[in-house]
Amino acid sequence: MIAPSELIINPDGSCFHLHLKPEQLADKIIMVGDPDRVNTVASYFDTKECEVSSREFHTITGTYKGKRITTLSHGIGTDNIDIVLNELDALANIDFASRTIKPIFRQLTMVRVGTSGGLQPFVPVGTYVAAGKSIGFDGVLYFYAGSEKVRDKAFESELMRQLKWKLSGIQPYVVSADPSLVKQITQDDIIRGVTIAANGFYGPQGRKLRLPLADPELNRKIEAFEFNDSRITNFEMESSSLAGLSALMGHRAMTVCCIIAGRVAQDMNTEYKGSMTGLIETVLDRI
Ligand code: R1P
Repeated sequence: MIAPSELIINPDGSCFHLHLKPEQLADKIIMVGDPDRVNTVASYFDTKECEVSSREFHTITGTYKGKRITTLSHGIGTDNIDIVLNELDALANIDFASRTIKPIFRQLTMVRVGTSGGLQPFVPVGTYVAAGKSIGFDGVLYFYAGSEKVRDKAFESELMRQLKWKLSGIQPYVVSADPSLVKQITQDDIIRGVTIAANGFYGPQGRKLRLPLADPELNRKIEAFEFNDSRITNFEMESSSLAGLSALMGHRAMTVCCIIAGRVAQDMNTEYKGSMTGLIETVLDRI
């Protein structure tokens, strides 16, 4: 039995942060950072079954062309993904009445649709990029046993070498998204890239405002990095823990982003809603 302090269930029978009840969760999940983007995804639904809001977690479950889909916001950061993934997995695979793990595993399919900064000339503003691989600057995955089984050690060593890594206490890890899901969503018109999930928006992505950076050359080295014919394509803030935790749990997950800032060309599209809508439509059709 999982103790009440470990799996916190609200008096109404919902999980602690998401405030969702097990019956409100679909097998197909579209995840977004911004709570308001949930309304955009759900605006395509043919039917709406439920809507729940709690903190930055906004969820709507409904149907799209006969498919039952849950769309939910996870807020910003890999630490939020730890909360969201564990609560979604608990909703699917733990019996809330007996607080025991269900005997039959229920697999979830999760696609995060996000915004991102491009790091290569071949991913300009407006491009869609899937994170085939994610480089985690965060440490979430290290807290779980077996993380080494889902990490790409060869890629990690090459990364440390080429980036001449000098930030003590941070050990980037490399994980893959679910390959069959990446194929299903990207088909032949979305780039499969290598995405860095940064553990912050400013310094960790090489943005200098008032504070100087510990390694001002890091972004230049990231842009120049090349391994097995792949380059690092973009920065966002959640794909690593999403891919890593899902792989450990046995779920299918991936991230696909709309590039809204060109970090090399130093351009920015603050009017990105149109291209985000296009990506949402594609994911709804392909999930
Ligand atoms: C930062 O502005 C946020 O935008 C990106 C980053 O991953 C981070 O969450 O994605 P979303 O637009 O999905 O939130």
